[in-house]
Amino acid sequence: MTDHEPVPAVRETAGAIATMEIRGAATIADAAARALAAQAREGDHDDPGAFRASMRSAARTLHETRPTAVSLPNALRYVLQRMEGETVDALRRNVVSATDAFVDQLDRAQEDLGQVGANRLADGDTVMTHCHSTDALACIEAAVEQGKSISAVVKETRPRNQGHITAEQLREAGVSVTLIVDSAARRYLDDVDHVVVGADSIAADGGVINKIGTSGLAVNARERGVPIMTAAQTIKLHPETLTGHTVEIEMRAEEEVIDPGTRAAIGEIDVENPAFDVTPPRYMDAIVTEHGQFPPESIVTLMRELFGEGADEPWAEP
Ligand code: RI2
Repeated sequence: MTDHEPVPAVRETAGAIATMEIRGAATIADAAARALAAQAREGDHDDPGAFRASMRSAARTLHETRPTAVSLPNALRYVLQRMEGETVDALRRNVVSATDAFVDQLDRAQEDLGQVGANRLADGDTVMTHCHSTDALACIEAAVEQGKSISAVVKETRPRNQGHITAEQLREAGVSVTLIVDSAARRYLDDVDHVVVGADSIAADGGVINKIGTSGLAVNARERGVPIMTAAQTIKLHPETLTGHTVEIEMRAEEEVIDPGTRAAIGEIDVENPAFDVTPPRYMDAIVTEHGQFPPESIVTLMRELFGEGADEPWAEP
């Protein structure tokens, strides 16, 4: 291993995030923070400069995996900003305890936002879901724990069918589940009381970046008069959008959309596979966070409170 080469645990985590074996914005943040702790514990450095450089290099390896979920850089930022100390031992201790604190906060934030989201749901409600979001599930599960009877219409969410994970987890939580194809969503909106989705990033203008198809669902929900909320703990707030940056939308492999044989049989075509889209704030009723619920247009106030005017990149080479 060269001086700055990440330890195997970091490379494995980065690989698993890139292939979506580890997926979902909160889960990615959790795994990335734990990988930094592994780098601190298992990296072999005897001077503080080399330790810091190896941590930055590990963070860059993790950062390069997927571009859209801001929870990933926010996790790296949280841990690296607390990398303080004059000796390797002190640095190591501080990184490990920052990771522990971060992971604890993630769990608590999800629990707290779950309560807020659950308060929006009433006994007997039917919700519609899109993709698989642990933050969105936390709201529905908390409602069930409050003693409310909840049913769900679950969109399968092409191309990776992550709605299947949602269907299974909701069923296990005691929710009665109806699975539908994405194109059936508008037809079923008349039967639902709320749409509940997650987020990979929230922009300063209140735009919600989430799994492809969310924006169309939101427009249809508005047209049918069904309220739609996004459940997003504050690590989903994208600090760079405070200074005018936009959120990069990940483009994934065409094989997720169509198998090569079928594609060849069709003939010369292009295939595109954007993983996410942006729902404009005017189509979203509420952003539910661990600090309470916000109209999308006012989320910028919370962002400034938490991040100041922007974000640094502590993983960059000095
Ligand atoms: P939690 C997922 O992205 C979905 O878009 C989901 O809504 C979002 O992350 C948030 O998930 P992907 O990683 O953090 O499946 O709420 O592409 O679990």
